[in-house]
Amino acid sequence: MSDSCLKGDKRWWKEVVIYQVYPASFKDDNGDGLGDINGITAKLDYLSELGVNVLWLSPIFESPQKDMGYDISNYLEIHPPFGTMEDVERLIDELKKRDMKVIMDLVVNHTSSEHPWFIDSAFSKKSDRRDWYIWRAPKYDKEGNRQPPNNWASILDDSESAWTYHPETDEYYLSLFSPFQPDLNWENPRVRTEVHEIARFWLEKGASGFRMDVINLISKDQRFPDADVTHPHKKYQPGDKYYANGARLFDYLQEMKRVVLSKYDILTVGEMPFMEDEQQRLEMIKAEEGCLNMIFTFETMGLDSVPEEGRFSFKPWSVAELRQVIKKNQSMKSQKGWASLFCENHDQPRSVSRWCDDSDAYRVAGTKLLCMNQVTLTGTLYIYQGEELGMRNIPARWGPEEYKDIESVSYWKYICSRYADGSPQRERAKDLLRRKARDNARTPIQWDSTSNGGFCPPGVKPWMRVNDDYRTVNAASQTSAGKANERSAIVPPYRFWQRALEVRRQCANLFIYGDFELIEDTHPSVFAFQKSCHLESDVSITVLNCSGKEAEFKIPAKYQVESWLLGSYDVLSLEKAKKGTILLLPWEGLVGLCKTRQGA
Ligand code: TEU
Repeated sequence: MSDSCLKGDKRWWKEVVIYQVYPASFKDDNGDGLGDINGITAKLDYLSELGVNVLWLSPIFESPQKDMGYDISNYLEIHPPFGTMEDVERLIDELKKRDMKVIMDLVVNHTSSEHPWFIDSAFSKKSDRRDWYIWRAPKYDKEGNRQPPNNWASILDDSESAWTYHPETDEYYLSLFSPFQPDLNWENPRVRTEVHEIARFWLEKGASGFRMDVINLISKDQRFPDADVTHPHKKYQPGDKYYANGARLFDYLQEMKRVVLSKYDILTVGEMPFMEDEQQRLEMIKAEEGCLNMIFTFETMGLDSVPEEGRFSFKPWSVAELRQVIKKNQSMKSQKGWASLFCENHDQPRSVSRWCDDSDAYRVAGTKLLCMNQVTLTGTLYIYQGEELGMRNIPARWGPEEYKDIESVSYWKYICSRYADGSPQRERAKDLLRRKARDNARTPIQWDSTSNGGFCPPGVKPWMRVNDDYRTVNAASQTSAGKANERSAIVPPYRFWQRALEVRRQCANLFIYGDFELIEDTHPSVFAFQKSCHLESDVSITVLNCSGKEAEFKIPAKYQVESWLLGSYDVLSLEKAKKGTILLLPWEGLVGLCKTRQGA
């Protein structure tokens, strides 16, 4: 019998529910059309009632906002339109009163090109901070044209180089994301010491940990070799083989752990795209000897993309693939690792639009289905703002001019430079923006049905357009629906999430810590799994019909369902059977507690 949900494994950072706040779009308190710190403080009761214990704040630091704060020009000051340091201190105090914590976004693979370090570095080849960033001489091709030092493509605009030419000193600097985000040179110990100081500053201020932005990119292959040509139709190629998961990553993170992180009882989660190898993942997070508590990986997010075509691509996904990806993620715990669970963040489209059906008929059922998946899996749970309301993607009728993200803007510019208005390529690109743009998750939160969805005062223009559906999809209408119980027929998403988080807490041994096992041989559109724990006599089953068509689920004979805890529709009035075959409605999910029959 597995002993992996023993008491000794318990940690606060495994049990908390983390809510990601994207400050620009959460709540505008001072009426300038942009979300702010005081707006967050004003909504703490809403979050604590939902069942959230920790906030993850996307960057709130001084920044030119070329990439929405993921380009920082001062790590120790607050971006003035978001508020002041006093506002942050007050937020931390108010969180404490509610027994809540906050984690900060540590964006230290790169800074803003307006950071004084970079300004100094760029000033002259001889500047004291020259080697705080990554500078290389140009290359010249056969025709004598100046070219970047290698063929790596920029991550946020794959039609451009990852290197930016700096005419004043006739060198290129590495800027993996955009020219406004020069990569720091972690080989330089002075850079690392500065990063340690930044971390210490925020921990002393009262932060309870960090989400570390693209932290697996900090150790680059110092030969800076050309990447293999995997995108033959493109000038520049994905270079992640050489800039992600590098040779010194483990050492750099261990050093940070030794010098700063280990001195505090904190939560650390590293964002690690391009890390697929299970052993490498475990090396990062293994209890005691690892570097961080957990990491974000992106396999689920890749299920509906064509790898060779990059982010703006689409392919239908299958439940069969989903099963395998989730199984892999869940296996980490048995190997002394720990999973993080998310299906939305500020870089991803809205989940109900992406994985289910966001039409009026099925939006609520789909939102609940995704919630049931998340809350019954083992790991630390992350909710992205608006996910609890079942917010949707940007409406199809909005034009590309409504998309504000640097990545979407560059993509659309590239498309327009190549294809004529009205061409099929442009229409396809519009469709891909609708499906995949990061903007989808960045529209302002819809608090109520007043104009601007209550995000900012009526008459004020929000920094980004509010989704047209705010009159029907908003927090006020969902919270006023009364506290959920499993008997009410129409439970709105917020109330459903609230109840689901309660269920997760109550059955923590199963849901937070339990052992995951796929239920095999189901209908092709049904994803079903069992959770068990040797400390519990019951097991749970989660059954999800990931399709808009009815599907049958035959309850395996070994289970004797005692009660259905959660369901997309009204579980009790439907009197879902407790044995035999049940008919699942479109996008219906169910979570049940069962006895297992010996020998069955
Ligand atoms: O994202 C890093 C990252 O690799 C992706 O999630 C990326 O946004 C996506 O692949 C682009 O299609 C982090 C931040 O979450 C993101 O907002 C920043 O733009 C990026 O780092 C740079 O800091």
